[in-house]
Amino acid sequence: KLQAVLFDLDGVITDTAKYHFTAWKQMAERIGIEIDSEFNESLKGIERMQSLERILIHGQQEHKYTQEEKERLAQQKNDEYVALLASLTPEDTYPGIKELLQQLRDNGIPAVIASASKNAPLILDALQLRDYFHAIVDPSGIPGKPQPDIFLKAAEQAGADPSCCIGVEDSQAGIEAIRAAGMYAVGIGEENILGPFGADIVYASTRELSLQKLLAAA
Ligand code: B16
Ligand code: MG
Repeated sequence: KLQAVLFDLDGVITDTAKYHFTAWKQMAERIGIEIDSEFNESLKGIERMQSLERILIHGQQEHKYTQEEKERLAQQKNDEYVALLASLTPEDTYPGIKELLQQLRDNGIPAVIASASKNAPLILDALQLRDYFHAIVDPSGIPGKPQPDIFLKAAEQAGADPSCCIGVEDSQAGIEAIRAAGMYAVGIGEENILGPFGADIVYASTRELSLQKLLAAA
């Protein structure tokens, strides 16, 4: 029986994944590193400093910067990212998401945000969706995706048994995290990108999500 639905944020609730990519790309270019959309798949769902480490390794610059310099680079990326978020309005919510959240609410099934992002509360406020969520997991101090912790914490906050939860994700690391938590994994994106990481089902668009389908899966 379905007890809770645990949502990733960037790339599932709204298209902020593209803003992360733009902001990382700009920062990387300034230090002479090129990142393409295929490499970007390995950044999705990954915490900020970890993402920076991956970019530096990708550009063979992992030994070039001090911790302080790395923090400054990550800060620059976040400043650019937050500037891009300024234009976010409720219209930027992905299709079908608000309807699904309303259906969950009407049926008393808690929705929880299981995002790696420290900007999650800001984004949910801009989309005016905060009230639809029972909780937003605080990702600080817990192991990031692909570890299961963020999803296990989300289940706990909903008072749900992990095996009765469904996780919804657009990232490879996130799909792995959901599976590691022992939950049913719904991917949003492409089967060839998320299938190999263990997605139980992949939808091309959030438009295809419905409570009926989630109930049938759980
Ligand atoms: P921030 P999600 C993740 O969010 C993003 O996919 C990832 O690209 C980002 O680096 C990470 O959050 C941290 O975000 O820098 O805003 O704290 O997909 O788990 O909702
Ligand atoms: Mg995501």
